[in-house]
Amino acid sequence: TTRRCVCPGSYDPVTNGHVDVISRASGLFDEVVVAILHNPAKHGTFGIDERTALLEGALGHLPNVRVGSWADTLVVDVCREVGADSMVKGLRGGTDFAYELPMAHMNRHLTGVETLFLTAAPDLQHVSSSLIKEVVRYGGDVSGLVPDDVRVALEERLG
Ligand code: COD
Repeated sequence: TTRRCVCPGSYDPVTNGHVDVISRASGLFDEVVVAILHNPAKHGTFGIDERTALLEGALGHLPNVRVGSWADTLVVDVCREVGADSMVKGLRGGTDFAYELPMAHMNRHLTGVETLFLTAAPDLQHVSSSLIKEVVRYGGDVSGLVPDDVRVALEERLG
């Protein structure tokens, strides 16, 4: 049987931290579904089509990874729809853990889906979509922290 996982997130926009976690997940599973979902706590900078295109550009070298988006859908229902019994997320530190732990428990309560955590690469622990946007907005250089076409899109949108 095909072992499949979901990598859920806002991806607004994708960073090298996301790419690292997704590519490591792609080595552990037969198929990875990257799911762009709505985080009710976040206001979007890029539209869903732009986030999809930037993710597809960043992940094109990984043949067992595909990208999809779901509006007004629980991540557990995405897992059920695509046939994944686990999701993979990244942990940068204690703040991520405190945020992720109740979601992992809630998601397992809802359908039994498991959440697996990969530790962030040490050199990408400081990378988040929101900090990247703040740095670009005030003229800082984010080279090496996001794929190059993401940097260009950010500079056009916010720079
Ligand atoms: N290194 C490693 N991992 C990283 C890095 C980095 N530098 N940056 C981000 N990550 C990880 C994050 O920890 C996360 O696991 C993933 O990458 C995605 O990050 P974001 O910031 O793009 O996504 P979030 O945290 O906004 O995603 C939240 C969800 C959209 C997954 C959540 O809100 C959700 O599940 N929404 C759907 C509705 C639902 O089911 N809600 C109930 C949940 S119990």
